Amino acid sequence: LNRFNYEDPFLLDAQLSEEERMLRDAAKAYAQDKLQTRVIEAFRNEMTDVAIFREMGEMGLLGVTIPEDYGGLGGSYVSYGLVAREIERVDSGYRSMMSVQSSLVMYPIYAYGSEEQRKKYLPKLASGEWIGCFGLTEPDAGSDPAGMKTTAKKTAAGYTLSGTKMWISNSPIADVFVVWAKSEAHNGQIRGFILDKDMKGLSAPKIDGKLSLRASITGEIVMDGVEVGEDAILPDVEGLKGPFGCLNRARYGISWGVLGAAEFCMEAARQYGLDRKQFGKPLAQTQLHQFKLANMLTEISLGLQSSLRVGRLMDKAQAAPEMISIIKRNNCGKALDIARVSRDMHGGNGISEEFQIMRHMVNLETVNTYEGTYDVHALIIGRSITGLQSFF
Ligand code: TGC
Ligand code: FAD
Repeated sequence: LNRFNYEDPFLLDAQLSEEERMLRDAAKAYAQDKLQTRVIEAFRNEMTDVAIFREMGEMGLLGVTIPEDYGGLGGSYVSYGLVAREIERVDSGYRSMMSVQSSLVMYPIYAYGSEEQRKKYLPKLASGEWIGCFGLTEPDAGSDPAGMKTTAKKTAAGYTLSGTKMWISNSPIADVFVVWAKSEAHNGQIRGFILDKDMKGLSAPKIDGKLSLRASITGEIVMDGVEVGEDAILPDVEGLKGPFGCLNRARYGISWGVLGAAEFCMEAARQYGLDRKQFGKPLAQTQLHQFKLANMLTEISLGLQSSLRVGRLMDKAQAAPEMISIIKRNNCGKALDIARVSRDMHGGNGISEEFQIMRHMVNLETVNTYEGTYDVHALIIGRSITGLQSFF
């Protein structure tokens, strides 16, 4: 009889290459040694330690899929997913910092940028010397980014950008801003621009009072007539497929990341149930406790296999956006459920920062919302099932 190991239910480890396993183990060691030790205080005090970018850069965790020529690791999408899982096992905010830098800032510069832009920005973003942010969402355009109001007006020397971006991860500490605007010179089409933090008219105030993702700083991007040269526009993409191309990658990474958070919550519930006795026996010996753990393990196992499958397809450039919507949506929703159930299984201790479940739970509320809400991904999937557009 083959033995079952609940820590690797479908033998995921055996489906990875040696390189993928090594990177995962290095990311895990870093996350446990360097991130786990600071997260409780960082979340409590709403503190984002910029040194984390440098540390991740040194470990090769920024731009895993970007070629080595530009400072990346030249790794697979599966490797990127494994890194996201290990970092989010500690905190979704830390994974957010990593995935914005990798998928939403380095990727568009690599995929849509000129050779000069790649050379100027990618090595410093890969090392973590520079921090990047990605501005798509606006106060009046969230799920519907086509409704953005930010404009780029043509000038003799380049463009003038005006508008406000909202809910932007990393923006208050960013050196490099990838922002999306409607360009009058391109028939109002959406174009990407790279801005540098010292530009006149550019500011990035912090958004205070978040009860979720408190270890990852979030802000606005205010562009009050920011003048940029012709060299600031991303030359090789036009339209919403520009930002969506980046989102495909970030959403895919999130599908792995949230399962790391879910695994933490499940393991904590398992251990708590073994340690805690009520009615003269461990909670883990009750049928309800085991039923809940069985549900958690089932969803985590299925989720990991689906992310692995989509990752392998991404590595062969065969993944469709709807596949990514399925895994982003389902894994986020399931991870959030698992965190809520684990919180309950911890009783009163479940609300304490020391047990860390409630932090994961409130973080996952954001992850279920950003990069396309749970319901918006249902509409993307529903559109491909029916052939009918239901957004508007
Ligand atoms: P639609 O008509 O569907 O498409 C417009 C154009 O875009 C193309 N396209 C895609 N291309 C590549 N990948 C995809 N996934 C694509 N989806 C669409 C499409 O082919 C078309 O191209 P073309 O050449 O024909 O013009 O656009 P729509 O306006 O109807 O879109 C509706 C909807 C709901 C699908 C879309 O707007 C959507 O996904 N909304 C969610 C918004 C969102 O995800 N925002 C994320 C902001 S960034 C963020 O949250 C970062 S948090 C990161 C962190 O901290 O970790
Ligand atoms: P809305 O679009 O107003 O949605 C509100 C509700 O209405 C949701 O439940 C939604 O599902 C529902 N809804 C919307 N449209 C429909 C419809 N047609 N049918 C049925 N229901 C619908 N954005 C960036 O650009 N860059 C970032 O770095 C970034 N980081 C973020 C970090 C944090 C902490 C947070 C909270 C958000 C971040 N975002 C970022 C923004 C994020 O992507 C948006 O919040 C998200 O896309 C949802 O947009 P919204 O908040 O405007 O909600």
